[in-house]
Amino acid sequence: MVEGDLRITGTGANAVTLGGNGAGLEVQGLLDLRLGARGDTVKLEGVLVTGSAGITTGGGADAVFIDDDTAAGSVFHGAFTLTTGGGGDGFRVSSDGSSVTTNFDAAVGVKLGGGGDALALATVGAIVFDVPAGLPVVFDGGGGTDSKAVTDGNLTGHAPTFLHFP
Ligand SMILES: [Ca+2]
Ligand SMILES: [Ca+2]
Repeated sequence: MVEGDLRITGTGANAVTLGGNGAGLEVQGLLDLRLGARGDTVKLEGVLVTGSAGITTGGGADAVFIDDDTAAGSVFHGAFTLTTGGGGDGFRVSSDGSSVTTNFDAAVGVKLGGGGDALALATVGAIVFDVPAGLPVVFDGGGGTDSKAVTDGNLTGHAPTFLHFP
């Protein structure tokens, strides 16, 4: 458990895993993760964040996974934002090895930026957008030729908005 905010800043080609190994990680505050211009990998496995969660991966071909190898799904009580910048990036939520449920309880803003990015939502597990009606849930592919794989039947709650995907 982290009693307070968790801030991580990287510059090289970083591989960051929070939680995992069946244990998960609780952050009692905000999560602020900022990476640099090279290709980074970020994995959030069974995390519970009570504050807002913000991830910026910078340039390069970055890969961000939520709940691909965990016994329990992540819970984001605060707003969730991801900005991956240029490069062909990947963002996968409950779409790999673990059939768990990821919960988003506040606004969700994902910007994949330039380059051909790949988005996958709930192709294996499930996602609950327990988001108040007035708040946005937006996945923006940005420039480039982006792709998405979304299993609608595994999504519940506030319907997401997809921008700049074919
Ligand atoms: Ca990067
Ligand atoms: Ca893009």
